[in-house]
Amino acid sequence: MHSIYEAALRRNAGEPEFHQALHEVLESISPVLREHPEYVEAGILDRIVEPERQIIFRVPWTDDQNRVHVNRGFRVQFNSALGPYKGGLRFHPSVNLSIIKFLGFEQIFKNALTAQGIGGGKGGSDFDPHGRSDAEVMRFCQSFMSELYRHLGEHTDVPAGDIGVGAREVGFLFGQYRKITNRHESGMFTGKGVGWGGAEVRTEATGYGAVFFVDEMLAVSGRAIEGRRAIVSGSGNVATYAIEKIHQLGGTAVTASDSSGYIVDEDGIDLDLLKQIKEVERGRISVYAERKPGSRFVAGGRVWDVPGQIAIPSATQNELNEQDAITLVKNGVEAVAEGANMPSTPGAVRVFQDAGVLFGPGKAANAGGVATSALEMSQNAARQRWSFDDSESRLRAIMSGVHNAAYEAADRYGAPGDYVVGANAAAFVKVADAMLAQGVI
Ligand code: NDP
Ligand code: 2IT
Repeated sequence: MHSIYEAALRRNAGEPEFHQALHEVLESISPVLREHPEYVEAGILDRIVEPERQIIFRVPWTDDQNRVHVNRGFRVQFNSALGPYKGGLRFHPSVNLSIIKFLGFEQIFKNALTAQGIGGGKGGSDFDPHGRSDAEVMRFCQSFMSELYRHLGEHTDVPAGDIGVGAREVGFLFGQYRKITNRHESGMFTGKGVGWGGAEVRTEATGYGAVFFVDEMLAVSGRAIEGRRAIVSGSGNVATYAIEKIHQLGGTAVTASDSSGYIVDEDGIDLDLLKQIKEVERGRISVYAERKPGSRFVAGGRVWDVPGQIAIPSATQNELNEQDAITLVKNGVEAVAEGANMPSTPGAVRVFQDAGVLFGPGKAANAGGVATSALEMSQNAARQRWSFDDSESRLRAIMSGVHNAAYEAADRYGAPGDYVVGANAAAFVKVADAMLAQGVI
């Protein structure tokens, strides 16, 4: 396995986020490989670390002053053993091949854990939607889809949102696909508006799912969310609905953040105000403190300095480091669930696990979003619409299944309570079995 990792480092030089994601998975599946030498003999590892297809393309567009801009577009179709490639699109200036590959690799295992028959992929662009007009965002999305459409399809590859890609962008991307292909192919994109093929609960699903995962982890030892304080980072899709579900389950989420800093509101975050600032006005998080008496804004700083029993990092990769983890432990954190993808550094994960803190890795804890995307695909294929309550019950059941799969695999492979080993092992076995059965392709 060491030689597979070394070879992957050489072949993917200069891609630190991808290396980090690879290392975590490879490290935790050694007990699985000891029991299944047939995986190694069939070259499953050599194949699983290499994307099936990587697409990189030019995205030219004009701004409102008619100046030409050129961005880079990506789609990494990582593994389709379990179903069509599935995974979001991220628009953020930091996007590069390393980030898209780490996200695509994580997505293979996350999607396997949902048991919804979806393969893994990810895409995006280094385009920054912040400060752009709706018309500029529309032109960018149209240019992006003018290339990407040929690689997509309900049975081929099905994108959705991620950082910087929300309802507005999904609308423009879906519209351009429909125009180019002359097909109203609902199932080729998820996260659509509920009035035109979107699923109830998809908007809320990642945040709600992460909180359900916390609830499951706490329940093992007879604890609950009720009465506990939660520290949440980010103020986008995942953070907003994690806060909402924490409050519905009787906890109090006291923080939110963006790239400028964080806010603390001891009364619990006022969600109407947060949604107004972030979803309607697309403003900065400091505006919350200007409008809500008693709350405060901390410019820059570390949201993890705020004490609480539950932490849900929901912004971006490597946003919670070893020192932050030490602070959280000192302040009495009991459970951490990764709403974002790989938000905790490896050092932070070690601190949590050594301290006996319940730690739900992203590929398990944030799987509710993509799982509900799969529910959207099912509804589109059957031309059905399920109610909000029905969809939320299905999400709850899926998160319980993800939790139990990870919990049981951790026991089975000699690492009780270690959800990192459990999630990686349970997911890897599913993908590896499918790859084994389907031959060397
Ligand atoms: P949004 O674009 O809705 O929100 C992102 C939030 O994170 C914003 O508050 C943003 O602040 C902050 N943020 C982004 N990048 C950085 C950065 N480099 N430094 C500091 N803050 C940052 O994205 P989502 O809520 O959809 O995604 C958040 C995380 O959850 C990502 O890791 C994503 O991969 C993951 N995820 C998302 C799912 C989904 O369904 N949307 C599903 C599963 C995981 P600012 O506006 O200042 O940049
Ligand atoms: O990281 C993720 O799981 C997502 N951004 C959601 C992917 C999806 O296809 O719904």
